[in-house]
Amino acid sequence: MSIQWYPGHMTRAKKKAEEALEFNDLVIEVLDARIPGSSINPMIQSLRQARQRPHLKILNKSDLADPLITSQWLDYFNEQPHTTAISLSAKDIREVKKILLICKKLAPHRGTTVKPLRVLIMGVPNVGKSTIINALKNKRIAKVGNEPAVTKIQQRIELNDHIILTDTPGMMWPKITNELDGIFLAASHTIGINAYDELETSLLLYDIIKEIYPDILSAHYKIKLPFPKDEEFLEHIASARKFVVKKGEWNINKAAVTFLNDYRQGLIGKISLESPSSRIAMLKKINKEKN
Ligand SMILES: Nc1nc2c(ncn2[C@@H]2O[C@H](COP(=O)(O)OP(=O)(O)OP(=O)(O)O)[C@@H](O)[C@H]2O)c(=O)[nH]1
Ligand SMILES: [Mg+2]
Repeated sequence: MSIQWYPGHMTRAKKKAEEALEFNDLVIEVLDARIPGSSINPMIQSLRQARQRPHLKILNKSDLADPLITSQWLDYFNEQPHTTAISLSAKDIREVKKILLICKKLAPHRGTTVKPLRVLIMGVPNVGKSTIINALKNKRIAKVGNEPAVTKIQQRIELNDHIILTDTPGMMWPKITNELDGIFLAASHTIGINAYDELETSLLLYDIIKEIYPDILSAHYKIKLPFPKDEEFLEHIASARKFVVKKGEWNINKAAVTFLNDYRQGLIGKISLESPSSRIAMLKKINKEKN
């Protein structure tokens, strides 16, 4: 599956982020807890490293991810040098508040009225950056939406007289080289629908979930094993929900979108598409194929 996703506003967003890094003390990199490896934007990572800013990784949407896998990711990230990682659900205001204490620890030289702590919030689209800001501020100050690229320009928000947050538009990088990353990002709604095929993505997602969470998948869709083949699975959803194009013809496209939405909303269950070990194995395989 090929994904080309780099609209013009992202080139501007990158330039603006580069500038903003100069005037911020700390970077919060928001990741999707269901895909913490593939939602790392390598471009953000190199911008941050070039400026040598301390950073906090937040694995957001933890309410949708497999808790066991999330804790493996936290161990994995926290073992890496200069890395602090936490997981949370931005829907839980109490959980979000723990961010502030960690930020203060990561940049102890800032955080006074004279020298306020300036935090830049970055990440791929639709991971919940603006939702986190609203939860910190206890107010709907940043625009939030259930689709990628809702935030279009940087927004500076004074949390109080010693912390300033900057919300940024979600950023992607020009070319996703690992095919699996593209599938994970599209399935998890990080990429706008014009850049991928929903039917193809839904079938690829079905293959992945069937492999790693067969029990919750079969339970949710009341499937008697063995699992049906790809299109038959979508026919199963279409027939269960009475999605008909005309008599005798199931609406497969509607079933595909329904399946994607069920995963995105966590209706199937708590699902993590990758673990640290599955990611390491995937990268090893790719490197072997290259050589
Ligand atoms: N279940 C769940 N949904 C979340 C969470 N955080 C955010 N969302 C939802 O994810 C969607 C995207 O949230 P935003 O805050 O707009 O994401 P963003 O990263 O600012 O997106 P862009 O501005 O487009 O880059 C919204 O529908 C939120 O309600 C979370 O922790 N759990
Ligand atoms: Mg936003």
